[in-house]
Amino acid sequence: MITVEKIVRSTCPYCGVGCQVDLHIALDHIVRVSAPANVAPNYGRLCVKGRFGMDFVQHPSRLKFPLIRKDLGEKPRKPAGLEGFRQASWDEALDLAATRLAEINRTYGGDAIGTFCSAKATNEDNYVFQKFVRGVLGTNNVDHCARLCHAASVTGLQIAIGSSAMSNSIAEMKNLEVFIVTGSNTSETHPVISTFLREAVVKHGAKLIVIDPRAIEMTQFATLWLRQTPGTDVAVFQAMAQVIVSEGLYNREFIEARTEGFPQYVEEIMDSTPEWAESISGVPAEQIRQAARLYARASAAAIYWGMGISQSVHGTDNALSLANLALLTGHIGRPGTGLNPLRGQNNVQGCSDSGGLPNVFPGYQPVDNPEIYNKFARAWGVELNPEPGLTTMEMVDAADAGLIRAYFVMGENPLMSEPNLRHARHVMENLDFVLVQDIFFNETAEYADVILPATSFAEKDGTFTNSDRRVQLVRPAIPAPGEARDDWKILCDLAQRVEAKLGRESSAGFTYAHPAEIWDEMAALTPPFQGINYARLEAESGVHWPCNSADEPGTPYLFTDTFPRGKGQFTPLEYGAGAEMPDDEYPFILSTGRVLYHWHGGTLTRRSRLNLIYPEATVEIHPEDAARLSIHNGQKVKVRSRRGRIEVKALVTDRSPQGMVFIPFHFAEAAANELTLDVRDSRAKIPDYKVCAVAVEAAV
Ligand SMILES: Nc1nc2c(c(=O)[nH]1)N[C@H]1C(S)=C(S)[C@@H](COP(=O)(O)OP(=O)(O)OC[C@H]3O[C@@H](n4cnc5c(=O)[nH]c(N)nc54)[C@H](O)[C@@H]3O)O[C@H]1N2
Ligand SMILES: Nc1nc2c(c(=O)[nH]1)N[C@H]1C(S)=C(S)[C@@H](COP(=O)(O)OP(=O)(O)OC[C@H]3O[C@@H](n4cnc5c(=O)[nH]c(N)nc54)[C@H](O)[C@@H]3O)O[C@H]1N2
Ligand code: SF4
Ligand SMILES: [Mo]
Repeated sequence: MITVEKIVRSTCPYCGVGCQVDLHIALDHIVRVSAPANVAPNYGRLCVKGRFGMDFVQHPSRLKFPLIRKDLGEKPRKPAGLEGFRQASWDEALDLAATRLAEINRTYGGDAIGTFCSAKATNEDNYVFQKFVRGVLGTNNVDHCARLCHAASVTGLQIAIGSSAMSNSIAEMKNLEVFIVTGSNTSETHPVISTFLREAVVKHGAKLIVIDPRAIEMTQFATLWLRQTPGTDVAVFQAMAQVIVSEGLYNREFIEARTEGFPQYVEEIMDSTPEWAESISGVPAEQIRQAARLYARASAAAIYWGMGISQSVHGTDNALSLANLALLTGHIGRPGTGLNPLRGQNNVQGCSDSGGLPNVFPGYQPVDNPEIYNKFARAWGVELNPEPGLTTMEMVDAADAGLIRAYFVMGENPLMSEPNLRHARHVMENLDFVLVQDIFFNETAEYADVILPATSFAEKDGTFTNSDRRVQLVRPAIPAPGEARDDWKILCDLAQRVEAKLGRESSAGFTYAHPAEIWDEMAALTPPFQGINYARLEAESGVHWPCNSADEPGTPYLFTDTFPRGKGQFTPLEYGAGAEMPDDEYPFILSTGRVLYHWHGGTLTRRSRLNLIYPEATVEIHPEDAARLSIHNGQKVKVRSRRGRIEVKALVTDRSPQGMVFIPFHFAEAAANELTLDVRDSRAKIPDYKVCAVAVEAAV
């Protein structure tokens, strides 16, 4: 019998639901995970990853010491396994990193450095990261996986209403009346949220409309399932809007009081009939009418969406087409309504909030606004760069063109998560310096010069902000492995060393004793966080921002009276086809995404017992397509695109429609991103991970 020595309350490190967990600790190990019954947002519920997937933190392959590449300086750099690195002291590794970053900064300027912060790390880690990048390296080239994720939702929502966060809270979900789930495989990717959504249907009679090409589990709870051809969302949502307008189902009062651009929008939308949309999307016109009526006639209706909407060359238009529907019907600003992009990573909301983006300081304050610039320059006691920096994919382009010479990657794995990996690797090969800070030796670390070992969520203090803007604590539960250090501490040390190498006086801005001090500094500069501090987070177990003062409760739903941009903006849209459509040579549409048991590049879950449940890569293929190609369930198949090829096991199932195959991107030995396309949405710069053309054949 193991005796549990202590139970530590923390926040799940996987997805944006932000479940509260109790870590049961014995002999410095997490031996069991449970959930407190009466605490938001999960009220005792956890999914399989929260309950059984935390074992990665004690995996023997955790990074324990700083590492330095043995063939330092050789170009083009080659990928190296662990044997290509030697153990180093913190002093040597940090000194080398600081020397190289300072040299590159002096020779080419700060903008020659590209940096990636982490939606897995805490708000405090990311605040210090961007402060170091902007204040010491002198560049705004800082971005993170949000760019590959909800970038298009953010861009669309900024245009339509001026804010991009989820507008309503998780707590409202179980009382929904009508709701749309589109491009979100909720039960596998936000499992605990999906239990509340299903409860709304099963216990309270809510009506669910699923709009998704795949037969995901949520379709089993749906009143209506619209199964569109991938990439045709704008047509479907435009036609829903057309029905709402032509049948007079729109909310006149709301439109008059709270929106602009309606007359022009109406003029342009009238040709987008359900029959037109059917010819493009394959969704029967009658189903589009039914969905429009159900959504518009409800007294409250909400929209939830995920990557099927955002990760598209038309991602911004997709998000705008959803915003148009909410503005038409006034289904926003009240309980049970709203525009709700479900945030993916545990702290992707927080990483963006904390300034991990190239154009804004913490709290979305523009770097090129003189007043804001002065506020931060004064507070940090440094000169800043007033030019917005580059986004993730623009940094790849700049590195390809030789304009970016160094990468600093903290807690991301671009060599699994970026599209068109062959190209992404090629870009890495030619950099002058690569610094990686992670908890594991991942695929990106193979290209590093210096690797710094960080502590995981279970070994440090800090905060994560979940999908409904709830700031919650993580707490140290077990000791750090080896010499691993907290991200923010590593960053403070590195920042001071780079300042010294650049011959600057220390700005004294990197001397925090505890993450609570970092939070307080950020909150003082960021009005919507000003009412939040660690004592309150302890006492209230999480607070929703915006929360402008200590006596405010926090805001569970937004936009009651007004939108951040003033009035909501209608946007007329045009349907456009995918960037690479199937042809004779590459006859299938490839869609990529997730399965319940794995996480992104697999760095965490493949080191967990979850890997025993789902140990290898699969390709979902429709039974008729499989029969035509003489492929049987479980057989190895080759999947090829114009970018690369992989071998995976066939999963013959009608979950994916005919003509489409689905591959999860979790498996390094069969990485889906060898196949994907790096063409992007022109405004949001997000790549299309949901539509490219591939060929499939049985492997011999
Ligand atoms: N188990 C697990 N959970 C996760 C993650 C993980 O890696 N593993 N990652 C987290 C992260 S960062 C994120 S961003 C979220 C993502 O969460 P989701 O967005 O739910 O994840 P995806 O698997 O990308 O699924 C997208 C959905 O879009 C559908 N789809 C495909 N093409 C189209 C289309 O053209 N239009 C529409 N409307 N739908 C389409 C797919 O069938 C699928 O149901 O998950 C988070 N949760
Ligand atoms: N084909 C395809 N590609 C996709 C997508 C898709 O749907 N299809 N989805 C995209 C989306 S939505 C996303 S969000 C991205 C995700 O892309 P990434 O963010 O690159 O993926 P992760 O695997 O989550 O990488 C997280 C890294 O952080 C490390 N880590 C964990 N905790 C800590 C910590 O506390 N500190 C530090 N320093 N490191 C830590 C992990 O070990 C891991 O190496 O992938 C994108 N790529
Ligand atoms: S739903 Fe998300 S936050 Fe909750 S236990 Fe599962 S992975 Fe963790
Ligand atoms: Mo994501």
